[in-house]
Amino acid sequence: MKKIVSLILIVSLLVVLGFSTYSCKPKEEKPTWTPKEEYKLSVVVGPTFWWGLGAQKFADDVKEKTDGKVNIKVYYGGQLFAGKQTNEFQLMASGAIDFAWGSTINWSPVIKEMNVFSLPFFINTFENLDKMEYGETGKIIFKKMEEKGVVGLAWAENGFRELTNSKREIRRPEDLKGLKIRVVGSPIFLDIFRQLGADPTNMNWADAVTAFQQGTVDGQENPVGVLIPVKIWQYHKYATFWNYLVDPVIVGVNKKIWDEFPDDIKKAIKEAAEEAAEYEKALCRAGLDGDKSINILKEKFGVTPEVADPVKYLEDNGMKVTFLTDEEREAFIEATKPVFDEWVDKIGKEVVEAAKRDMGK
Ligand code: X2X
Repeated sequence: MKKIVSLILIVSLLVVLGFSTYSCKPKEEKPTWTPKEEYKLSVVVGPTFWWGLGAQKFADDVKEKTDGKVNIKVYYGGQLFAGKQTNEFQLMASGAIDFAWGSTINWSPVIKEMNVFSLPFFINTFENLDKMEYGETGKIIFKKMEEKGVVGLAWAENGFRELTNSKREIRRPEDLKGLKIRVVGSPIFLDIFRQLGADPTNMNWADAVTAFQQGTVDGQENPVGVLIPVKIWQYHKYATFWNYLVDPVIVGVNKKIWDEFPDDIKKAIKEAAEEAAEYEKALCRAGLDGDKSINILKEKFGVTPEVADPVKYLEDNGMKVTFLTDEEREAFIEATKPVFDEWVDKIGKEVVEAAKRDMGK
């Protein structure tokens, strides 16, 4: 009898122990992911700019590829940073903005390595730019971004920045003397234009458009994907196509938001980013790289660009477009060399050397 009672006791003890261990076991399943109602995406420019068109395509494609689960709303014209456009990166890193299609120029005050794209007369061609973005330089920059809380998804574009003004044709550094030039908020731009003898003033894009309208500045610099939508010929008659520096646009996402996405959602978003970036890059380059980008738009995206020849388009609208001779270009390279050297030190040799290796320089 005693034996039976002990046996029953032991068995019940084992059952209780087994049950409690089972119920205390931590749940191995990941908590289920609930999408936010809306993910906010920041863009500096408006919806008609090539860059804005790319961001909208991304938002539409993400919705489609995630069966409507991820709803990205594009906030154009810098609505989300109500302040300085150079704040965009940090707002995304802190989670106030979820996604951004952002220019490296606006993010470079936080990620100093991004200034490598703003070194005067360093990159010059689309081929060099691609080699950097998909090479070592791109990897270094994405790593630096991630350390600060933003994941880079793809390289899109704003483009090589060309100079426009209302006063005169610019062929030599002396031609810039005393001209009031609106530049972006990143300090290297003030340095370059001061060095060239101009009178640069920095302001947000939205304020810049007002300044063009009111004629409070004489000139500015931006790529064709901005010059054409803003109808720059309304304000400036002269353009100098000097490809002096370039701004890539990076598709970025807050790292915490990214890490919460399930793998299939991540895959869909990454694919959408790469595709929309390819499309937008082709829009920015259409008519500037022979037939290459026009063919990508036609064959891959079924789109015929409205402006097939940006230079002719500006000329047809009354602008005088100047291309520099090799000698004239040399004079600008020479004149900006002190800024170049100073900024190589500020940016750090690591990324500058990587860029040179990528370009085979
Ligand atoms: O402000 C500009 O010039 C613009 C629109 O090109 C950027 O945001 C870098």
